[in-house]
Amino acid sequence: MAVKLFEHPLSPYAQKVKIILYEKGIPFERVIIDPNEQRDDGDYQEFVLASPRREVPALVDGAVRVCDSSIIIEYLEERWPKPALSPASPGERARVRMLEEMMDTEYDAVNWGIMEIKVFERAVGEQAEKLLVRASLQLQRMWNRLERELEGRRWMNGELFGRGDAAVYPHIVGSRAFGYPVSARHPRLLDWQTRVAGLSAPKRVGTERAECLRRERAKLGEARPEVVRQYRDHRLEWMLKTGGSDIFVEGLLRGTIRFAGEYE
Ligand SMILES: N[C@@H](CCC(=O)N[C@@H](CS)C(=O)NCC(=O)O)C(=O)O
Repeated sequence: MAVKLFEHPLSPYAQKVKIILYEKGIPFERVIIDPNEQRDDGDYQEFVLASPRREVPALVDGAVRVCDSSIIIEYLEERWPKPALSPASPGERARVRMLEEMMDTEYDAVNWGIMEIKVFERAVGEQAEKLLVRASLQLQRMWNRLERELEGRRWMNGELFGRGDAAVYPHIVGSRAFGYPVSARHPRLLDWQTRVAGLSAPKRVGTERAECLRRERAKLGEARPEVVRQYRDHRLEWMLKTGGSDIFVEGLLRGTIRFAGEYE
């Protein structure tokens, strides 16, 4: 039975897992789940069983159900060890896991915050400007860290392309899409980004992302339906610490902010 991946092409977490699946050459069926839409079909029921918090991605491999992108990658590495996409030494493996953790928590939260302001217009005027200035500084500091990771290394993963690169690239693409491309003060990171963009797995994931954006734009046109957004852990923290606690309270009162689904 083929592996099934419940995913959304715009999710950086889903993109990370797909880069690993494509690199390993594991055949899989994509099932697209929009986290903002509850459904009552069989696929959705299977998704909820695999991902109790109703977050994408989630993977089903026969009787095995796995959620959380990092845990999915651990599973894929153990179930299909070749080609190995994690570094060989324990120290380098730990470094890559820490990098992945930073991207999935602190970095993702900044991109997400920018999207809340620029796309969902949670803040306007002076407050929006202030939040965006803070976000830009936060990105610059994380780009500094990423630039250092590439000192003496060809890839984020080390000598060979792998998990470290899959963990960083989708978030960098996300920043660029929101108007924050990596600055010229980070030459190694810029060069790395160009090299990753030329590889087939990231390219394929990029095409799926672009197709999804086209579909969404065709569906919505100029309409901006009010979407009830999930505020979770680092994303919630970002809004509170960066100067948007009033945005959070207002969203809760108006019902435009929600938390993760609960276990059933
Ligand atoms: N820790 C999870 C986070 C996944 C996540 O937050 N996914 C988002 C999409 S980018 C989601 O599905 N959110 C659920 C929602 O919006 O209700 C992972 O690494 O897979």
